Amino acid sequence: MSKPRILVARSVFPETIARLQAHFDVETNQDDRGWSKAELIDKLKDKQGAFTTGSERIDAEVLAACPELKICANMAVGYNNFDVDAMTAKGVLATNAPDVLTETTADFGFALLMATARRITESEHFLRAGKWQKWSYDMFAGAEVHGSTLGIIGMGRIGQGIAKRGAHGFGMKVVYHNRSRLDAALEAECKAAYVGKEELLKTADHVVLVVPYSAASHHTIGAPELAMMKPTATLVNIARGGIVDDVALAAALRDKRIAAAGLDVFEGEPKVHPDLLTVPNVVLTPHIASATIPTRRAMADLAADNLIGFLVHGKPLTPLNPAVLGGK
Ligand code: 8YV
Repeated sequence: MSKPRILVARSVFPETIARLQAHFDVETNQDDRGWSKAELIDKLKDKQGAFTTGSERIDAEVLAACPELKICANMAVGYNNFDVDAMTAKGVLATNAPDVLTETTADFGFALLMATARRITESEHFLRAGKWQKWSYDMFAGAEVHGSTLGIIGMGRIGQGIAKRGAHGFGMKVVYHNRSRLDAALEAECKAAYVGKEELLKTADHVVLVVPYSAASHHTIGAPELAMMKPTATLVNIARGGIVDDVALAAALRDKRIAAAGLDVFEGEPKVHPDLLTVPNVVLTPHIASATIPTRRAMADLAADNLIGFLVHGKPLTPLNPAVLGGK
């Protein structure tokens, strides 16, 4: 019996490829060449499975051109690169990679908060440029982290991880806003209080965004929201590009309407809005919140397990549209 054919759309661990090759005929992209949509379709049109990252858009056009496709397994917890409704309509299973990156990503969110509040990269650039001639009492004075108010928008697993770090490690007062309120036990564990979005923006010293991207969360933070924040506040986005209006943020940073921002994700990444590259009070990182080798390995393993679980055993681990199970 011939093996199912799958496409691994980006370069991944050779061990992951080897595992997949035990079950599937695998076409890889180990050169990690960026594919156009037409190239993606060309490579996917005769495949039953796809191993994707957040960079490959699986929409109605791709699905229509790939009639044999049964599953797309994302090596990411976020899945806004999938049109899940279109996939469900076509009977194509979507899976993501939750849980395995929660603590690593929460670590990074906190690192970005610290770097932003305490002006780590800005002061390093100053030092590297040979500008450090003398000590002065207010040189790169930043915002207090311990004991301050942390506002978290999006209180899923990663948001909760950041809340715990802030409350238990840094004695921060934690407020959060989410589509639905956490149950009392979880709130107590995170030492977090539920507030409205406006109250959060007005009272937090540090605002961290961990909300999934959708049409409803597009520009959760734009000019009106930035205007509500304290002029001393910092904003951290580890969620997705498009949650923040980058143009409005660059203007707010330039005009010092907020103190600083830390961004790991951008609208239209890997392109970064040029205005963000010129303002000094922003820490910029290239979408690396989950980037440790053990975590990236666990994410790759989970995506591979979903492909093997579904195409070989009929049981995926983390389906996003379980309604299609049994249909194919
Ligand atoms: C991924 C992420 O590395 O999991 C997510 O949703 O944003 C990152 O951890 C990235 O999306 C590549 O798949």
